[in-house]
Amino acid sequence: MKAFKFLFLFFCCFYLISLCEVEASHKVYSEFQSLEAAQVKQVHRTGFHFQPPKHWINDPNGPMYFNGVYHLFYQYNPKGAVWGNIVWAHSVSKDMINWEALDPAIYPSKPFDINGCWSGSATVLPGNKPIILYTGIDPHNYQVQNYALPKNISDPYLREWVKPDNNPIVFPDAGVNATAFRDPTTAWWGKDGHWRIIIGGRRRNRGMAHLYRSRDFVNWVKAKHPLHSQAKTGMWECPDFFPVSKSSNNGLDTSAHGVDTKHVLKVSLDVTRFEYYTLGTYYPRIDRYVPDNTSADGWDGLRYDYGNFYASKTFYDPAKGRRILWGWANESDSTHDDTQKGWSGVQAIPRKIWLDPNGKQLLQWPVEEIEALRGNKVQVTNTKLKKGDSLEIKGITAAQADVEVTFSFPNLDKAEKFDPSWVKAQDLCAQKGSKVQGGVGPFGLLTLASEKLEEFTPVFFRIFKATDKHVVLLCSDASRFVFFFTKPP
Ligand code: DQQ
Repeated sequence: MKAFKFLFLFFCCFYLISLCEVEASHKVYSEFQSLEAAQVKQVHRTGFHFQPPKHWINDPNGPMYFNGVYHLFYQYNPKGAVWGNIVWAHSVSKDMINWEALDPAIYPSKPFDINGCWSGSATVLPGNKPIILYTGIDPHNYQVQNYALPKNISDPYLREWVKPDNNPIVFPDAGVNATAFRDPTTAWWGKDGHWRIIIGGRRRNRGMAHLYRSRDFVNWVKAKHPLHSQAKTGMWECPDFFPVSKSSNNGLDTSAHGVDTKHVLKVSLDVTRFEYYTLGTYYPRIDRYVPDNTSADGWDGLRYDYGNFYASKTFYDPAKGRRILWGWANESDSTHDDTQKGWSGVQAIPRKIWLDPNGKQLLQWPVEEIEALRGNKVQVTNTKLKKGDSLEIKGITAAQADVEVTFSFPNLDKAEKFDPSWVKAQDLCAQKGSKVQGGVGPFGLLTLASEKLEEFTPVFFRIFKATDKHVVLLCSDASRFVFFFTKPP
């Protein structure tokens, strides 16, 4: 990829092929475990996204805001560009855009985490005291839950973390699959004086959010029933449970609950490597969560993101009164390519997340801080495009552009009828790919386009007419090879 063109595309000619890999869990490549990156080629690295200088990363862990500083911990292999040797790497920032990398905060050193320090969350306890809960892999490869505390609370960056000797504080009991019991959430507090957490799990093929309660954050008792579970969804990794406001786009503290709140339960499905969420009602007295009947609860559920996005986690940012979503962009590069390039994985741009006024889905937008990265502004206005036309935007590198674009049409009379049985946007994108001419569309952008258009990633739209409104379908095509591209503009 030497020179990049950035093209506005009115009609594009190729098949939509999804290359999203489906795998059951992190694969272990023993031969690549300790292969130090010889060199990291900068040209293939991202400009805006969070990534360490080299090596493998996966899930965001324990994001929090504490005393004016945003903390991001994440799963990291300090020895190579494939999954393994997992520690909690740690970075800090004042704006979630410019990060300073610190030494790993939590790494295997005790029997209760000697085989790995896996995902978890942070909670800021009353009195402004942060505490981390994470999954440790013990000598039997059982998954246990541990806590860690800042060594020096007056260190503005909370560089060092202590793992007290009374760990682990939650064990898989007899009824729990000890190798499917991980990723504790941020805790929420109930008026009965108990903290609550959920831990992801599976009973046979039923995905499960195990519920635990504690008065002191150290002694945890398992509830008789899970907070929620769903048949045929397999292992629930990285659950996230939080309230959203029904009446505003402000975020809420994880313990908030009242007549103006709904709740969100998000789970990451190990079987599909996709996530889904439901909106619903949390009943604190019985400690149960019931999804709304407008929220599909299973593989067909709502997703934050239809690309490579997994193991996400939100946190409440008290500085700006918003809830922020972090997620790992689990790339589709091969292991060979990852070891060659010396790194793998990025964290997606953090997004503010809130409830759609229709109450049936969440809305999201990149954090406003991202706008500080805007430099060279290139503006093109009032350009008319006919079917088949495209327009190259000169003066930017499309590898790193923040685009605001408005498409307008004289009328939408030709919009095709929207069929209400179309519920899965991703299926419709595959069915009505960028090659299929519609009434209004496809139209959109060719991003990351190489000079001769051997490579590009289209982001395209089409408009349908429903009974009382128009519906816009947004698709992208992450396939890296161009098939049936017949007519370069
Ligand atoms: N990754 C972690 C697990 C989690 C999985 C291990 C999700 O704790 O379930 O690196 O990607």
